Amino acid sequence: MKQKHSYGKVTLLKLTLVIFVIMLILSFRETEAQTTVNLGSMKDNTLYEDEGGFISNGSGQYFFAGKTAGDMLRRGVIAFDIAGSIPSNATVTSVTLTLRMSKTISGNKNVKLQKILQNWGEGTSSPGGEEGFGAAAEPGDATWLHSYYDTTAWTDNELGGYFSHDVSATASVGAVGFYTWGSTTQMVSDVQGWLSNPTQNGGWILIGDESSTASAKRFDTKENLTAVNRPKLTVTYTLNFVSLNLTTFIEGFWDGTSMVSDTARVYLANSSSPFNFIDSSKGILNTNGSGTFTFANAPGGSYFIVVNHRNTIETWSSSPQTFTAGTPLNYNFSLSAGNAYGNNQILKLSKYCIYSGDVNKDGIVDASDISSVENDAVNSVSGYVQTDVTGDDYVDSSDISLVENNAALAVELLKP
Ligand SMILES: [Ca+2]
Ligand SMILES: [Ca+2]
Ligand SMILES: [Ca+2]
Repeated sequence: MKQKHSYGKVTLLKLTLVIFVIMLILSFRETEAQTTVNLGSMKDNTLYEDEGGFISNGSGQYFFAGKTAGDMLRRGVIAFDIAGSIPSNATVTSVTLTLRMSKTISGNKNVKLQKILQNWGEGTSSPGGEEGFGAAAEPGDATWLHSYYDTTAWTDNELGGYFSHDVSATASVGAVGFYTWGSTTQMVSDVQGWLSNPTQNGGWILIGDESSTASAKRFDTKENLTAVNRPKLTVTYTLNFVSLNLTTFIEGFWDGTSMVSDTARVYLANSSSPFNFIDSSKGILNTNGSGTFTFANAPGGSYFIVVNHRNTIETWSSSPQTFTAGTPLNYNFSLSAGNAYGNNQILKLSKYCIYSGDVNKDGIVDASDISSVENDAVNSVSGYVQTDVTGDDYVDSSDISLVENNAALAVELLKP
C-alpha cells in the first residue's frame, strides 16, 4: 500500500511539471505574438525546353530543374497561397521552402529559387511514369513558351519563364531526400510582397545547374501520392496591430483625485462619410483614466476614435487620427474640451470629462434616463448597474442629480 501511494505522488509531481512546462511555452508564445504556418503548394508545374511550347506537367507527381542527359533544360515553377493563409497585417520574419528530391543521376548541384514576375497556370496535363519528358500541354498549363497554354505567352515573349534575375535562395541538392531553401532576406521580401499584392504572386522558378549535362533533379509536387513528400512553405510572421493608449475621464466616476476604473469599448470609425465603424476593442480605463485598446482587424490608417462606456454619452475624437500598425497611438481627451468632436466634454475638477448620464445608451441624456435612475434609486438597487452613474455601486440621489443636470444641459451625442 505504502509503495503504491508514493508512486502516485511521483506521477502527480510529473504531471504537474508537464502542465507547468506547457503553460510556460504557451505564455511565451503569447508574449512573442509570433506565428508559424506550413503551407502546401497552390500550384506547381514544369517548363520543359520545347520551342513549340507543347509540353507541360500540371498534374503529375513530379517537377524538374536542371539539364537532362539529352541536354534539354527543365525549370520547375511553384507558388503558394500567401494572402489566403496569412493575415494582411502580418510582418513576415522567416520563410523556408522544403522540397523532396526523389530522382537524379547527378551529385550535388545548386538549385536556385528566383521570383516569377507574372502569374501562370497549372492544367490537367499528367505524363505518368517517371514524367521526365512531360505530356501534351492542356489548356491553362505553363510551358516553355506560355504562362497559360495556349493563349498567353510569357511577358516579352521570354522563353523558359519571366522571372527576376535576383536569386532568392540556393540549395545544394545531392541524393534523394528533403532539401530546404532559406530563410533568406530575399525570400522574406518575396513573400511579404505577395501578401501585399496577391495578384503579383507568381511564386518561384527552380533553376538547376543549366551548364552541365544530366544535372537534372526531380522533386515531388502537391499531386504526389505520398502527402509528407509534397512541397512545404514554412512562414513565420508577427502581427502588427493598430493600438491606442487612451486617456479619457468619465464625469461621474472622477472625484478630482481618482477615477473609478471601468470597462470601456472603443470603436475606430472611418474618416469619411458615413463614418462606419471599422473595428472595436474592449479595455479597462484605470484610476488615471488611461487604458490600452488593441484592434485586431483594422489596418493602419486614419480613424475617428469613438469612446463608449456603460452610461456616458458616446464621444468622438475631434478629428480622425492617423494610426500606424505596430506603433501605439496616444490620445488624451481630457486635455481640452476640443479634443472631443463638437467640444462635447465637461470640465470637472481640472479634467475635461466625457458626459455621464446616457443610461439607456440612445445618444441623449433626457427624461427616460432620469426615470430609470429614479426607479432604481427608489428600489435601492446596488452593484454594477447601468443606472449607477457615479460608480459607487449604489443608485441614489447623487445619481439622479447628475443625470438631471446633464438632461438640463441637453447633452447628446455629437459626431461628424
Ligand atoms: Ca502540379
Ligand atoms: Ca439616453
Ligand atoms: Ca451611484
